[in-house]
This record gives sequence, C-alpha cells and structure tokens, in this order.
Amino acid sequence: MTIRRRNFLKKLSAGAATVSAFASRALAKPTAKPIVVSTWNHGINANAAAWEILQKGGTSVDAVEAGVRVTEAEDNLSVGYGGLPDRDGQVTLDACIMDEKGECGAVACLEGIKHPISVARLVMDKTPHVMLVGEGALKFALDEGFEQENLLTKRAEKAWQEWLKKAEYKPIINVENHDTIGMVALDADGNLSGACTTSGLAYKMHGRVGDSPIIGAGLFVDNEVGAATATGMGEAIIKICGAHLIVELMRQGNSPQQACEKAVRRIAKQKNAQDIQIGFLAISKQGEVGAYSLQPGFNFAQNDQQANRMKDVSSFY
Ligand code: SD4
Repeated sequence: MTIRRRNFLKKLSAGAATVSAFASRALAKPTAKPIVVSTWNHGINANAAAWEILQKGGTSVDAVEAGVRVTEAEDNLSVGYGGLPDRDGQVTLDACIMDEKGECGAVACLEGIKHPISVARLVMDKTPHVMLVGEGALKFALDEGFEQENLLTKRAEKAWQEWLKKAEYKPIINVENHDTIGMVALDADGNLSGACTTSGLAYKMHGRVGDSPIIGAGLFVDNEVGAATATGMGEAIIKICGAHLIVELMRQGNSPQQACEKAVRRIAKQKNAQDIQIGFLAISKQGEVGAYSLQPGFNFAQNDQQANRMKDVSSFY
C-alpha cells in the first residue's frame, strides 16, 4: 500500500470515528427533557422561573426569556438592575436571545431599561434586524412601551465611588467577572433556545461591549446540534467566537464537555490568559450538559426532572 493511500485510509477511519461518535450520540435516548442550565449561582432563581414554563410544555425561548428576567430584576451588582456601572458611572446593558429556528435579537449598551432581554426578544420578533445599540436601542424600547428608570442603585454607586479613588482598571477573577447570566434550555418538544444578559465588566470604558450580546460569542444555538453560552472576560470570548465554536465542535462529534474544554484551551493560548476568568456552558440536542472554565470557581445551575441544583465546574488551571 502506498503511503498516500495509507494516509487516506487513516483519515477516512478517523472521520468515520467522528461521524459514528456523533451518530451514536444522536441516536442516544435523551438524558433529560426538558432541561435548563444557567451560569453562576443566580442561575438557581432564574432556572426556577424557566422551569415553570418548561414543565408545562412551554417553549424554550419563552423559558429562557422568563428565566433571565429574574436575574435582571434582582439587586445583585451584576445583571440588569443594580449592575455595577462603567467607569463614568453609567449602567449599560447587553443582552441577546436565540431560538430554535435560528432567529435572534440583541441589544448593546442599552441604558435605563431593566429588562434588556425582552428588548432583544422584540428586536428578534418585530424588526428585520439582529442588533440595536445605544440610543437606537433605547428609542426602540421606549416605542415598545418599556419604562426608563434609574438602574444605578445606591450600593452600586458606592462601589463605583470606592473604585474611583484608585480608578485602576483590573478585572478580578470571579469577583468582578461575575456579571452575566447565560441560559440554554431544551424544551419538551426537543427544541433548543438560549439567552444571555449582563451589565458587562464593571468600570469598563463607556461604550464597551463584551461578548454577551454578540450572537456566536456569548450565545449560540443550533437546533440540530446544541446550544452554548459564555461568561467571563468578553474580549477573550469574542476573539474565538466562543459559543459558535462550541456548537461547531459538537457538530463534529464532540460532547458538550469536550467542546467546552477545547474552547477553553484555545483561550488559554491568548496573552494574559492566566489573569482572566472564562466559563463556558453547553447542552446538546440530547440534553447532555458540559461546562468548563479557565480558572477554578465557575459554577452553574441545572434544572431537570431531578432537581434544581448547583454544579461546580472543573478548570484548565
Ligand atoms: C462581558 N462576559 O461583558 C461579560 C462579563 C461576564 O460574568 O460574563 N461576567 O465581558
């Protein structure tokens, strides 16, 4: 056998292994349906709201919107109301949503609206666009009847004034970087959707947008394959199109866990990777869950037929 032919056969059998790994997972009985997972411990309350919809046979897109709205309304120094402001003292919000049909909507740098995820949903449902930013997003929200309110709480303002004393921009792993809820769900009909919403990195430059509202970075859903979401230093996630990469790795036959690990390993090659946190969370069309982070400390909430509980995630470092 010539070397070329041998290499060809080797490649063919490697390809067959990948295909058969994917096919066997595709044929596997769903482990859990419905199921919802979301980043960090604020995910517990958010999952509970999503679960109410899922267990009644509601759609995954309605579930993820309702779920992350809970976190947006909580005074938690992170997502939505009470979120830490940018370095100029303004709370600017980013969010996106994607459904099983591959439809999506997003808002970025939106101010004064408590539920950016619902504005993103209307961008998806009512406009021919995918993303609205800044004043345009605010105008759209107001036209749609959302109320403008002050989202900077006394607590967040105090924290910002403390920060101003040194005004040193140095994101801290797992503390400052704990600003996002990313949620992905599989409903009883087997359809996948996801939502991601954040006040972004604390004390960021005014106008800075992270990965969270960017389809393919902070969130991606492909109803044939799986869904993924991200948290942590958005710049690093954007650079590898994180959520899209994970879904494409799943399409190639990787489990959600393997896909999240491969994506984190790519980020580990970036400069300053040891100083940042990244967490990925993914679910497959069959309801398998995977999660992996760059640093220790990332966790997520999982709600399925068994319970709504927290799960710790292993990490690269
Ligand atoms: C961002 N990815 O704006 C967000 C921040 C985050 O937990 O996830 N914090 O870059």
